[in-house]
Amino acid sequence: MAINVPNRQLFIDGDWREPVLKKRIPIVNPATEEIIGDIPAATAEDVELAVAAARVALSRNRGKDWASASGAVRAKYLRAIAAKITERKSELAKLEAIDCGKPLEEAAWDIDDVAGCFEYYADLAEGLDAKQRAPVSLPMETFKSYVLKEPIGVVGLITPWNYPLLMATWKVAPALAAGCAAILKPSELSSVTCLELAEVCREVGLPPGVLNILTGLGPEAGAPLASHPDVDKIAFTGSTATGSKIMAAAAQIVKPVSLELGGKSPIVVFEDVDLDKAAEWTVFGCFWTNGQICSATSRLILHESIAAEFLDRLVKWCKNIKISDPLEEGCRLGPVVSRGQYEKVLKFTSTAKSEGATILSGGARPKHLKKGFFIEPTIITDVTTSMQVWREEVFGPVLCVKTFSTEDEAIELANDTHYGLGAAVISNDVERCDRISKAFQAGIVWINCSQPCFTQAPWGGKKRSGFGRELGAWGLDNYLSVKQVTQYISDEPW
Ligand code: TXE
Repeated sequence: MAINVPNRQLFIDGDWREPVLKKRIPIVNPATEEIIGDIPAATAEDVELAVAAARVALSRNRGKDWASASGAVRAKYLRAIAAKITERKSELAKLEAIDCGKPLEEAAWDIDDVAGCFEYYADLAEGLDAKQRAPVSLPMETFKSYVLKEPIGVVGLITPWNYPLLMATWKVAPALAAGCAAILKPSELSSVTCLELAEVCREVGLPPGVLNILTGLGPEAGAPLASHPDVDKIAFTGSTATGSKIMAAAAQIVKPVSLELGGKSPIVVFEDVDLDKAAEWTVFGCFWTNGQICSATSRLILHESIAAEFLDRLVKWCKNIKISDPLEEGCRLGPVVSRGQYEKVLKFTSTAKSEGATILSGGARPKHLKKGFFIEPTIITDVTTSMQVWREEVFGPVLCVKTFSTEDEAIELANDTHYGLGAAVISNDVERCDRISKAFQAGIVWINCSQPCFTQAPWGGKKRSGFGRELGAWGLDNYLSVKQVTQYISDEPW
């Protein structure tokens, strides 16, 4: 299944531009370790050009002002982007698979979600027109007040490699719907489909400067974007360490940020469950996309009375799963994204072992694969709460397990983390699920499932998993500022 990676440049002011310093970064297929192309590497010089183009897109001089166009006009472009993406679904899914190692079938779901997300925010852009001038009720009749929702301005969007085009879309679609002009900086590890989004925008005639796409390294392209005085907001998804740097840079000029950061999400499984169904959600919750999901439920908190039988099921699943090149028919687990990530994940498992944990399954490269950044799904038991593998985000196919005997103990273990993104509970006791969903310190709670994600529902975390919510109406609000307009309406002098 041969597929060529298109050779692209930076996307600035509606057209392709060679990076000022002419640097490029090789693209490595994580399944074969082969170099399959390269992407342009932007630096501060290119950030300047992109920010200037975005500013012009928002200024009235050009006569094509994106911010004051009606939501209905913006919606037309978003729908056109969605249609083109759907048209190119099969090619985009293959590019995603060879760029980040995601099984082809999963990559195709992601592309559907991308198109769905653009459609969804097209609807919300239209809805915004009707919501303008919402009255505010005041205690005095001599005044009337209303609210205008205005685009924040030029926004910087910095995204990770695990869902390359989808994570970009979660930011680009609402930002454009709100009337912002954007500069997207995808991860240097998987930028291919984001550059294809640029081509889609060119083809649908998105006005120049409304969306600029700068590929490149974090410190060289992301950092100058985060600290740029003419960028009005930064929306970031990635590691907590980088999120903290971005927040510090933004603080220098009091720039708002929204941060979707790391996680170490728990899944609590009670003794009253259907073991097969619960095991299915547990493996899906931790191993889907190879555990490279910010909300992966990577800490299994398991009732002691079912531990042996339940773990037996999980191990069987791990042994039978098809691990292969993502383009191969029936592949369920591909490689992790890069050599760096591969080494990082294996270091976690070897450290866990040296700290006294038991590797119940996995912990190594599958024997039948000689090349590529493949790691067997790994289950670790005999874990203590002070171990690194319990406390830190692995971002790989690693599940660590602890058992509990009482509900209070389960809640304490679940909340024993600096993170607070997702949390899942599996039990047939409805009242217990309700109690636990309130007790979880997390932005997203799943009951009798793990990881389902809907464009309509808010997504984001607490604690060191960040703040701000993406998706749904909350996602649009991320890119809007609220202006109060109050008018004196009495004939009497004040
Ligand atoms: O993340 P970074 P990396 C976690 C995961 C992973 C680790 C490192 O544990 O192993 O982070 O991955 C850009 N200023 N997550 O290095 O650095 C970078 O170019 C501005 C969890 O890929 O957070 C990329 O576009 N930008 C996570 C984006 O930030 C900078 C998803 C994310 O990269 C920058 C990804 C800087 N100084 C990794 N440095 C999740 N929870 O979703 C880097 N970047």
